[in-house]
Amino acid sequence: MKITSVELVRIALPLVSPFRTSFSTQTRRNALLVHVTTPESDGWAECVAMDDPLYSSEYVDAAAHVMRHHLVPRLAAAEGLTAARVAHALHPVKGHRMAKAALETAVLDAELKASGTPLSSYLGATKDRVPAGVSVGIMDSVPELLDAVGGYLDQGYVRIKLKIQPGWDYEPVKAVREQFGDVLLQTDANTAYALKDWKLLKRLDAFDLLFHEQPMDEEDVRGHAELARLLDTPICLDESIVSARSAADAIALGACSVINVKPGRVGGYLEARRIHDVAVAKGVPVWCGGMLETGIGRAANAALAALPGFTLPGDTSASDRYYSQDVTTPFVLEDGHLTVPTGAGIGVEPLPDVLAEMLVGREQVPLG
Ligand code: OSB
Ligand code: MG
Repeated sequence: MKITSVELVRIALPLVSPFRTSFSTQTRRNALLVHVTTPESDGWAECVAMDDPLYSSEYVDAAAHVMRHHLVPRLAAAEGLTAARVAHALHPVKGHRMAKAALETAVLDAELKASGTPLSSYLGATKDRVPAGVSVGIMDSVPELLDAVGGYLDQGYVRIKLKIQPGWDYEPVKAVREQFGDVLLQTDANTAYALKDWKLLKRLDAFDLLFHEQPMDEEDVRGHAELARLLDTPICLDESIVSARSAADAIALGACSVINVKPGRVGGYLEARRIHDVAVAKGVPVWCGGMLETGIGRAANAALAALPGFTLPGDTSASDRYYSQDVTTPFVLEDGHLTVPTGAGIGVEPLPDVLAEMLVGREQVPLG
């Protein structure tokens, strides 16, 4: 396959409500879409890097920069490029997995469109719809949180994830558990705790949670293994898992018994599938995380979440949980599930009118 153009498309989408985590408050998603063209077809992908390097070291301007100056020239120079060879072509560049993932996914979308294959079939999906959870941000008060959670449960979401941090953990979790009975409930701390805080998390053992996601620093894998021994509640890792190798290591160390798979964080859908395979081999359940994606990223995530080892509901919420107007045909919640796209490739494309309305800038990347 020959790449004839790579375009970076920046769009801005207001969030329907602010999304507060232990590291930031987002009111808008400044998304970066990648559009590649080949003589046979074209492909789209979303780079999930955020505005600031607060979730991980990547951020959207850096992702655009590394694509422009380091990654795209390597792709353009690669002989006999296929989606399966993108990672190898980009391997000399260290890190920047979100940027690499976006390029690989755009090439994969183009390739699968040319052969008429849906991404879900290509990855080995076994389901045509996936259960949807929702990630609920930190709020100013417990009543405000209960309102938000109640609204999501009324819509049919099958699992609630509460963002926590020291000072916003025991009270909100207790209140949600008491108000909403035996709903599937889990937390995500985005590294806000340290091992010395373990007693704060120990108090949450009372609430029969599915797991705590990434309580501590991403590099503190051994600390998570110690924490896992101190708590009854299982540990799930997000930020710490950047590859199939790091997944295998974390599992072997006893640092996690559940894994959140985000394709952007691990360098793409092919590596995400390898993590799925490692986890299945070790009996570790996986689920598909989210990065407030637009419909472009969400479509591909829904395909991944349909693999057999994805046995827990994902942060694969409907479009209207995030945006009043998505850039694709919206994903809707039906009986607590999202339908996996059936079209070739990722199965969706930006709606031209909406794209034009949300556009912040488009840039053709020189090919070398
Ligand atoms: O840690 O899972 C996370 C959003 C942005 C960055 C990190 C995370 C999140 C979420 C939201 O929790 C998941 C979603 O609904 O997309
Ligand atoms: Mg997380």
